[in-house]
Formats: sequence, structure tokens, C-alpha cells
Amino acid sequence: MNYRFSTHDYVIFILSYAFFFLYLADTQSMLSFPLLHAIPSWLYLAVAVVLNVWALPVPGIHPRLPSRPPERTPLPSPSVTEEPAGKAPEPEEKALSGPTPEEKLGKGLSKTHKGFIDRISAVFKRSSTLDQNLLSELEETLVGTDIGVRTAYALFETIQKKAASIDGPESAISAIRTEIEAILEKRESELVLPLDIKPYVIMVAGVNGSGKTTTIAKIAHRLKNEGKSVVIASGDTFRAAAIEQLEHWANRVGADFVKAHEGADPSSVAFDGLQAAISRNHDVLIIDTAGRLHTRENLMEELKKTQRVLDKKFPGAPHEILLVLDATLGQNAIEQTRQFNNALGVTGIALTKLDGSSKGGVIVGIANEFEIPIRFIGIGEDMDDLQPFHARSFVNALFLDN
Ligand SMILES: Nc1nc2c(ncn2[C@@H]2O[C@H](COP(=O)(O)OP(=O)(O)O)[C@@H](O)[C@H]2O)c(=O)[nH]1
Ligand SMILES: [Mg+2]
Repeated sequence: MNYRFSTHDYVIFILSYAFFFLYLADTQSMLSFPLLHAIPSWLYLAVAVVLNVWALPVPGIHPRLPSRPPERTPLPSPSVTEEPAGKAPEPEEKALSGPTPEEKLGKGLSKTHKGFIDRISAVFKRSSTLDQNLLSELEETLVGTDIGVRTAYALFETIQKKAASIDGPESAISAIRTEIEAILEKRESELVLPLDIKPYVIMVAGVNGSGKTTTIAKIAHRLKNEGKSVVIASGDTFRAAAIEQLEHWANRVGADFVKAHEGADPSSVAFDGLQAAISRNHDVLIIDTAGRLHTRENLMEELKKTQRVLDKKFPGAPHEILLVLDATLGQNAIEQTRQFNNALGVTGIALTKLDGSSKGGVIVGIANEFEIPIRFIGIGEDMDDLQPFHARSFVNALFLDN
């Protein structure tokens, strides 16, 4: 069972033993206080037993454990997805064994399939000859998707060049698929921790609500499963609730946590995190950052300052500047990448909320316009719903008609 005792649990345990000793002392007539002695000894025992059982991590009994199986760890505030109302619940056996990563990816990308691939397919289904009319319709459709104008034209030109060999809807879609895969393949590069860098410092940036905090929790969860020791620093000091949210997840995934107070200087929190990572001998430090600031000071300047502070203390840090992007924003994500990359030199991207978006085609635009590795994709709110980005499986899932 993946449950860690918290301070709260230990206090309850200690209390339960205190009551047990009171019970023993009372049965041996060793309680010298008349007030304590007046209480029947069975009551001490009952309280001890109740407290002890209460602190056991048993689903349905423990106050902070859900009564459903704990393998899947949902995030606290599910965002609204476009699931049809009245959908039948998944069978119990399915929930226990769980879908495979491929099934999850296919399901996660089903909305993007409809919003991107189905639109292109529809063009070819209207006519079987690749004439001028169809080509201009394709051009218009591609520009209307979320991949961005530049990438739309690049894709269009490739198809135009291959026009002679395209003899029907299937070969047209297959040509587009090949091109998309070629674009995405160039950005496939998993986040691998080098053995000679310790602590490996990951600074996570992105606008508010993009999914930074939950992505940090998911990455920490992955790293912990790989046997790494992780410390998380709460550099988003804008709201106290954001710090608490991160602390909750750090506890939940078993990562060490460096807490800041609301309004603290983000770069000094990052510095404290680095200091803690070094002195406590952690493998990885993950730093959360703000998507906006208390002061009118420029966010990018603040993030650059954090970068400088880290590099000064530990030359080379941060080793990864991970930009978290929300797929539901469509083409805005391209603009965000440009801004963060110009300011910070982004070294990796995590694209979140693909499961809730029909605009996931934006990943093709990002991959085409920026030479930045795509490290992760977020396809849901469970801890395991962050997958390393693999171009081939992504494209397979994207073109899956489900
Ligand atoms: N459906 C879905 N929701 C996500 C995903 N990643 C993050 N979220 C949700 O997005 C919301 C904002 O996330 P949060 O981590 O607080 O964003 P932050 O402001 O950048 O730290 C939360 O409700 C998360 O549960 C994802 O991959 N899929
Ligand atoms: Mg946050």
C-alpha cells in the first residue's frame, strides 16, 4: 500500500499508547490521581483501541484515506472535461486492473483526434481526386486547426509536393501522418538524469493554471518510483493555498519539501531548496515558480533572477527549465513558448490537459517551431497520467479512430 504516515498519525498512535498505559496503570491500581482512578479502566482501553484503529491506514476507516482502492491517486480539484453526461461508470474490474498506458493515451487524445484529424479526413472524404479545389480546401482546413499558420503551411507544402503519389483519402491521410510523425520525432527526448549531477535541479515555469504544481507532483511520483530521492521547493509564493497544495502533494508522493511563506522572495526559496537538496543529499530538486507576482515586477525578470541565484550557488543549475503548457489553450501555447523561451531558454516542455482538449494539435506547431524537447504529456488528473513523450505512440493514439 502506497501510504505514508504523517505527523498527525504518529500523534494519534502515541495518544493511543498513552491511553493503553493509563488502562494498565488503572488495572494495577497504580493511578495515584483520584480523578483519573474514578474513570473505569475499560474506558481507557476502549479509547486506546479506537485511536489505534483510527490511525491504521485502512480505507474507509482512516479519516484521510478514501474508501476506494488507493492505486490511482486523483488530484484534488478535477477540472471540467467534456465527458458526455450520464456516461456509464467503468466496471469495477477495469478500475482495479486499470487501462494500459496506450489505452489511456488513446482515450486522452480522442478529443484532439476529433478536432484535428477528423477535420482533415473530412476534406478528403468529400472528393477522391486531389484537384485544385481540394488542395485549397485542405489549405484552409489546416490553417484553421491549432497547429499554427506556419506549421499549417509547412504541412500543406509537403502534401502538395506528394500530390502525384496520393490517389485517395487513405494515402492522403497517411502522407499527413508521416509528416506529423517526422515533426514530432525530432522533439522526442526523455528527461534522463545524468549520474554525475547531484542534485539535478529542475525549475518548472508556466502561466497560472497551466498545471505546474500537479505536474511537479506527477514527476516527483515517477522519480520516487525509480528510487530517486526528491525535494520540492515552493517557489510560487503568490498564494498561501498554492504552497499548501504543493506541500500536500509532496507529502503524498513522499518527497521532501521546502516551504515558503506567502509573499516570500521566490529566488530565496529556490536558494533554500538548493541548500536543502545539497545538505540532505537528494538526487533531484524540483522548484515550483509563480505564474504571476505580488509586485508589479516582471515575471520573466523574477524567473531569470531565480536562475542566476541557483547558478551562482551550484554552477550549471537549473539543469532543466521545464515549461508547462496547457493544451486547452491551443495556439496561445505557441506564443507562451516563445515568450518563456526568449526569456529563460526553455530546455523541456510538458504539455498538460490533453485529455480535456480538442486543441492538442498545437503540439505539432510547438514541435515544428521550437527546437525544444517535449518531455512529458499530461492526459489526466491521476498521478500516473503523466507520460514521457514518445512520437510514435503519440501519433498512433492521435490517428486512432475511437
Ligand atoms: N484533466 C487534466 N487536468 C489537469 C492536468 N494537469 C493539471 N490539471 C489540472 O489543472 C488545474 C491547474 O493545475 P495546477 O497544477 O494547480 O496549475 P498551476 O497553477 O500551473 O500550478 C488543476 O485542477 C489540475 O488538476 C491534466 O493533464 N489533465
Ligand atoms: Mg501552482
